[in-house]
Amino acid sequence: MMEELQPAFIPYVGANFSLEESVQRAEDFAADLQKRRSVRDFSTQDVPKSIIESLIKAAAAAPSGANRQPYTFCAIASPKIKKKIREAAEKEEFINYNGRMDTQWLDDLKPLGTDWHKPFLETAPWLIVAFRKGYEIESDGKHQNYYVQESVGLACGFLLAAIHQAGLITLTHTPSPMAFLQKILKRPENEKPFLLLPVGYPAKDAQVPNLRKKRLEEVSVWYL
Ligand code: IYR
Repeated sequence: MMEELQPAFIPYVGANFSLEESVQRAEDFAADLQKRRSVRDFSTQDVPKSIIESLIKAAAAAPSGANRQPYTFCAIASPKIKKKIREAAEKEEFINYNGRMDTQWLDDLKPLGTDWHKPFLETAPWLIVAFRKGYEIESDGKHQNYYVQESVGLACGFLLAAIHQAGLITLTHTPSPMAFLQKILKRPENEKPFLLLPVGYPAKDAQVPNLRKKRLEEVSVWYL
């Protein structure tokens, strides 16, 4: 069959909200995102695969360098693989909390109440591991990617927002070093682990640290 010719440019169809609607939606969205928290106490309640698929679709809608989408999201529900990941992560975190992190770092973490135990890596029904692809392996050799950290970071930001707005919880877990993820998940050499997100529902008695976010004035400067 002849391949249909795709136009190089197509019309952009915007949302066309009224000014009032835009004001309200911007405010509502900020208020909703302000409710997002990194939660470490997960319920074992299952999350259907179709939801995880939608979350990853949302992540992959983010902009990326030359639109090359330099990432792979691994979605893990297998208890066996989750157990392997927990064991490997806790091994590294034990070393982190017992000498690899300096005292200032440990002090900065105190309000979060974290330690080397990572039960959520088994309790959460899903783990999503984002891998960054420094380059693509193609039939005729390597093909470079651009702004890889930024691109994967943006996609993960979309993913966090999608998880929150679906009524689910996550936390941005970065066991360090995390090369074990590449091995356990059998990823190719051009993929390096970027971020690990357990996804699920909060436990009934879930608690979060009483943190505050900076005020608008503390995070912005205006040039009018
Ligand atoms: N990776 C460790 C330590 C840790 C580091 C930072 I920076 C945090 O914001 C939270 C934890 C851990 O996961 O416990």
